Amino acid sequence: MGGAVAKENLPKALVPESKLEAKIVEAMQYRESEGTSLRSFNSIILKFPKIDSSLRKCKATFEQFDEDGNGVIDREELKHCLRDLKISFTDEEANDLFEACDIADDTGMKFSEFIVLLCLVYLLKQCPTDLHAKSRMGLPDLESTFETLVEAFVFLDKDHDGYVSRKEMVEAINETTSGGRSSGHIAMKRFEEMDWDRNGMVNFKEFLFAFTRWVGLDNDDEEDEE
Ligand SMILES: [Ca+2]
Ligand SMILES: [Ca+2]
Ligand SMILES: [Ca+2]
Repeated sequence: MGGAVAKENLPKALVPESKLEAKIVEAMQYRESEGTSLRSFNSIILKFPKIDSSLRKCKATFEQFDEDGNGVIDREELKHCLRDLKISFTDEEANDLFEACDIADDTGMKFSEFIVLLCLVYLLKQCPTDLHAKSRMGLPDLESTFETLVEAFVFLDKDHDGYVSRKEMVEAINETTSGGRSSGHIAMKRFEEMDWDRNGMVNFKEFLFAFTRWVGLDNDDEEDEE
């Protein structure tokens, strides 16, 4: 990651960049109003191996939707995928999702990006303002894993505004580790890794991308080129 130089320092943190992001924040805030059963940051860490293996099992699902087998899911394949999972998104919504998750800006989504996309879809489906709310995706294993990821975010976002701030991250870590200096330092490092656009706030999408990198989802069959 290269250190970008001239960055605007506008307080844009709470202004969602797109309609889709606004919806994700809204869905997260709704979900946060229900609370979380997680009690500590450590309990999140302890769940990592289980989440990791569950996501890896999803590789077969990815391959099933990668119809031409070129290793990425393109816009057409995504539409088929959403249709097969009975997720009734409009073409515009599907395209917004695709653009939000195809971060490498290639010809399609690789495995980790696809996982992020499915998890965002899962969250959006929880929101009662969504016309097709609470419909299931038909991927029970994955859905319980996504639920854990959502819960982890809810736990971190203490004031339930849909974003994890630097302060909330430090707070979450200090709660369980008696607040030594090194744990604070690790919290900050984790936060910097998550805050992709460096606006001082981590949204759910950034959180998910960071998570897939931590567990190394794409490392099995390709080298990370960064
Ligand atoms: Ca493909
Ligand atoms: Ca917050
Ligand atoms: Ca951010």
